[in-house]
Amino acid sequence: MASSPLQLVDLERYPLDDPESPVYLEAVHRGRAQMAERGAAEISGFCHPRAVAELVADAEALAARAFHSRGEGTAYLEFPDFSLPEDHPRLRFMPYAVRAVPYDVIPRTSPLRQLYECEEVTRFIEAILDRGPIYPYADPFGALNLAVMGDGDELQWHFDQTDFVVSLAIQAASEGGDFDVVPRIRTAEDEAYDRVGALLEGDESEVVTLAMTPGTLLVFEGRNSIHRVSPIAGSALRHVGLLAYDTKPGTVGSALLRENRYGRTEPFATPPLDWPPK
Ligand SMILES: O=C(O)CCC(=O)C(=O)O
Ligand SMILES: [Fe+2]
Repeated sequence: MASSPLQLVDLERYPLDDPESPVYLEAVHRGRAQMAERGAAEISGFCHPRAVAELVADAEALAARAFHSRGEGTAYLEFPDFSLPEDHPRLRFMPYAVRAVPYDVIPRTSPLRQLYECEEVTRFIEAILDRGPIYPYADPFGALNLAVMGDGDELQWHFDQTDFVVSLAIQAASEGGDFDVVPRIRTAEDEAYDRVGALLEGDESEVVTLAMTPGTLLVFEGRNSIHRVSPIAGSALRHVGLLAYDTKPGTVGSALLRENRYGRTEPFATPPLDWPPK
């Protein structure tokens, strides 16, 4: 294993150890320009191929710790108002099936965890977002997730309830598992129900597919950009690290969210060495 998590990063392209260097500043500038243009910055080749191999081995070992949740949800991820007209986008339920390994069961030796806890990585993401200080999310489950998706899994069209999500692509599925987005379809002032409704009825004319090439770090504004993970088929698991940050320190998620997504509400004090835990 790498002795410093920075050894997982391609430091020639992204010199996180030298934040004053022209190469670093140029990478930040490119990321900011992409955020401004379409609400997503693709930091390709953030982890070099040897690091990706390490992350894959780690993810394959961690996959057994995932909690599988499935059901039907709306794009708005909340309990709907059933007094709305029945064809309203807020009442449109879609199936999902996802598996998530929460932060509290990811060992401290995991390279994914080490990257998440690396100060230089946080500072780089903060510089790209350019909206003041960010903090690792304080939720013991949601701070870092390994999303593991396999045959039959999918994540329905939705808006995130947080401002931004940072994902690290680790392994692609055999088939499907694309990250589809309609960038900035809504704003805080305009829900754009006509366009959202058309999309949910199958009009994909505005959809952009972002390549989830292993090693790519994606900084994404999900609150106003509707997105989904397309249905997966085949034997290869899709592995993505989801790194959560907040603009306020100390924020945590609700017990209901924990129960639905992780099947537990009480975190482990330290990540279990064995699985199932002894
Ligand atoms: O797995 C992904 O690529 C994205 C997941 C996502 O959109 C979410 O967890 O809100
Ligand atoms: Fe999302």
